Amino acid sequence: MPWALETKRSAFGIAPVTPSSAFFVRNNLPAPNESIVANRDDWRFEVAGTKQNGSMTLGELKALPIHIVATVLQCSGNGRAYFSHHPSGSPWATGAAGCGLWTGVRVGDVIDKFGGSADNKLFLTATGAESLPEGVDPNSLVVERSVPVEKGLEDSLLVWEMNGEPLPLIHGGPLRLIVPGYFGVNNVKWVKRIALTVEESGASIQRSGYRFRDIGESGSPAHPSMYRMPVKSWINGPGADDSEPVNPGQHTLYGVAFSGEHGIKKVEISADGGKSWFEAQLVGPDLGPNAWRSFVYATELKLGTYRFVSRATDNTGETQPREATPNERGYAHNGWYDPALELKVITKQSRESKPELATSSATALAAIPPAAISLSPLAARGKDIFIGKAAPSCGVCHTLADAGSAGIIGPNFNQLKPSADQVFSAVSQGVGVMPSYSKQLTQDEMRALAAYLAEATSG
Ligand SMILES: Nc1nc2c(c(=O)[nH]1)N[C@H]1C(S)=C(S)[C@@H](COP(=O)(O)O)O[C@H]1N2
Ligand SMILES: [Mo]
Repeated sequence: MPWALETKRSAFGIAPVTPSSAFFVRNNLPAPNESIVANRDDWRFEVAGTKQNGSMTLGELKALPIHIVATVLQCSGNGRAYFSHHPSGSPWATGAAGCGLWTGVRVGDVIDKFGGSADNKLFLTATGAESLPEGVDPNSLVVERSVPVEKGLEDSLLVWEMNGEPLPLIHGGPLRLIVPGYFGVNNVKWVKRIALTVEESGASIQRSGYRFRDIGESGSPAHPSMYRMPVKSWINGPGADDSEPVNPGQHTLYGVAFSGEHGIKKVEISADGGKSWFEAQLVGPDLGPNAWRSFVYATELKLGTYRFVSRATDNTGETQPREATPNERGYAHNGWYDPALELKVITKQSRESKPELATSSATALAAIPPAAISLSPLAARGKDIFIGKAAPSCGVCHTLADAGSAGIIGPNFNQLKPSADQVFSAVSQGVGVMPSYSKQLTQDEMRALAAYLAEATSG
């Protein structure tokens, strides 16, 4: 699987900028090679949909007027873990978000340099530079996103610096798009092309992915795309992840609140599930309508168990709902009830008599090495098909340790541990972006493949 690294609650500081070292990472595909940041200023990207199409380098880009914007990047699925219908995707809680300072130039200024927009362009479309495996429809994988052209030209930036440092490779260096106030996916990393387009990108990450829809519905252009981030907040400490002792006495709760394009007016805190609310204090510099705002609330804590929640209201008067709206992929969670800070206030003595609590750090999804296995004759035939006969071969997309494959597009079989029935139905009918293999494999071959996957992952 490509990377999905979540920031621990206790790793968020109080100041409104998230350090790059603690910033979450979300890659839909394997990141491009380190070599693309060797000579950053030589990075060349294409510009299309203008009166004079062409290309320019990052070095040339730096001669245009420079702007710095503070914005929250938040994955659409941040908070997915709180939905009770278990949507598919990374089960993020609060850590798929961070607030950064981004240095770059306005996309609008770049477009002007190429003579301005050609006629009737409705979208700004940006393309990521990841290389795609052969034999798979590029539109099913490419990270290419479109945003409405006004948003793209007015306040979107092409950036090369994050928090005062050259943009790290994992965050899209040497060059990424920042669409302030919009969900993470619109902020295309490793930009190799920007284009003004009449239509939205045909990539599935645009057409069907990242669409807000009812549970059970598949995504389509008829559903709203994940654009502006609604008002949201949560408390980060003290004591999150059991990171610090919480003794009885005076404490200051702290957290973050934001609302795409709107900025924050107030944050309230409740310790009784929302029956009574107390206003928190906004602290630190206001970095603008797309940044998050830190808040603090001083309180006296006695021995006991607490469940603190926060509720933000933005400058347009929009307030967080108690519950988020359930939707198929678990996007846009902004309910105030779920992401509570749960605190046990205990004395030093009682703490020492307790077993250590495990804390989960950033979740890196990696292949699990298999136990040595011996295969039945049917499964052994299936292994040959897995490696050789199917086209594209299964290992292009899937990770399976027994077959020595490290594909990253499809499910990792070492983790999924599919049953023979599941494999048979997926291979014969197709599933998601995977086509049906029933035209190239016989029923018997598909049964062998199914037996192989079940045996190779059952250990
Ligand atoms: N080229 C490219 N851009 C991308 C992605 C990607 O996989 N490839 N992931 C998107 C998603 S889903 C998110 S949430 C953000 C994550 O940005 P970060 O990894 O810098 O935190 O980048 C977006 N831009
Ligand atoms: Mo995301």
